[in-house]
Amino acid sequence: MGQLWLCLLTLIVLFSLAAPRENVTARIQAHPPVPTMYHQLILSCEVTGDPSPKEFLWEKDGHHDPLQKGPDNILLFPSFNKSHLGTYICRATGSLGTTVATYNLWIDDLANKVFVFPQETKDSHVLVRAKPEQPLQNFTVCLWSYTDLTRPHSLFSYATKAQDNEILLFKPKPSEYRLYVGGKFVTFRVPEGIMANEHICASWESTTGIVGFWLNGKPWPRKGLQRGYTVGAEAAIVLGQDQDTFGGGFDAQQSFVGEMSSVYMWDSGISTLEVRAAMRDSPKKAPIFGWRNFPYKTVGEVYLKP
Ligand SMILES: *[C@@H]1O[C@H](CO)[C@@H](O)[C@H](O)[C@H]1NC(C)=O
Ligand SMILES: *[C@@H]1O[C@H](CO)[C@@H](O)[C@H](O)[C@H]1NC(C)=O
Ligand SMILES: *[C@@H]1O[C@H](CO)[C@@H](O)[C@H](O)[C@H]1NC(C)=O
Ligand SMILES: [Ca+2]
Repeated sequence: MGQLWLCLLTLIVLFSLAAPRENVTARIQAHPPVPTMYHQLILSCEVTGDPSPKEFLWEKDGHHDPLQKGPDNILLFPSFNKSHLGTYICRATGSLGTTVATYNLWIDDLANKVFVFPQETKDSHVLVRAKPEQPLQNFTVCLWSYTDLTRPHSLFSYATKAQDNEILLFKPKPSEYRLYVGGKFVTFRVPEGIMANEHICASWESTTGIVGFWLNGKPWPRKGLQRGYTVGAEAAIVLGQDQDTFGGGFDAQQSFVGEMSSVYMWDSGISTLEVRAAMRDSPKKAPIFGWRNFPYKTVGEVYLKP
């Protein structure tokens, strides 16, 4: 009898060791992705890897008391208004422990506005105050830029402490764009046309390393780099300067001079249809940050203008 119990116990231990321990992750999604003033907005806390999270604790950054606590993974705003802007935190607790997700609810509605970088400096930039919640297996970055620079310049610089060129959209010369991922880059040759507002999107996926590039809504032949790499989530994200250290190490000779707008970043790939929607500032899916939900801080001489 004792031997049977021992046998059973051993089996149970072995089974629990062999059982896959999936990682529990949580993220907050907004429905609709871009809120409309005085309309309904729902934030939902989506948990993966835990079959049945039991309790959701909703908090708002800077507020002492929790907003809501219970089995409901939804935070409802019947009539969304400006007083609701801020950073929301969801703590989901289940049998596998507690997982935390945050969300920046912001609406600047910058549509029809642009950042103007009026002159070459070694410090003026826009700091994006949002970042992914988790390391990235996939990403897409899109933006409009308008410049008469012919020297190298940085458009979008995403640095981690370990790698300053973790993600970098760089234009070394008028006929070339470069996308860096984890310090390595691919080049896309583009026509050196008359000076014009240019819309670019670049995407990358880890499983294949494939990089997509779109210029003015047109897909370029795909290339690849850094298959299997993971992009760090602890990032400093800067527009208009190239970071050579985390949050700094700028070089005036690589600064952006001109106008930039409609900056979006997603933690997923993108289709050509979605690229074209982003060009018109009406993205189809929720970005990590986007032009209507764009927490930012300007540093030095950068102006937001209609
Ligand atoms: C879970 O996380 C650990 C460490 O963070 C990692 O090594 C492992 O590969 C992850 N497992 C899955 C299934 O994602
Ligand atoms: C915003 O909504 C809250 C209710 O959630 C309400 O108390 C407040 O008065 C509203 N503010 C404005 C400016 O409409
Ligand atoms: C990344 O993209 C690939 C290919 O589209 C997909 O299979 C995978 O699930 C995505 N990973 C994440 C974490 O979204
Ligand atoms: Ca750099």
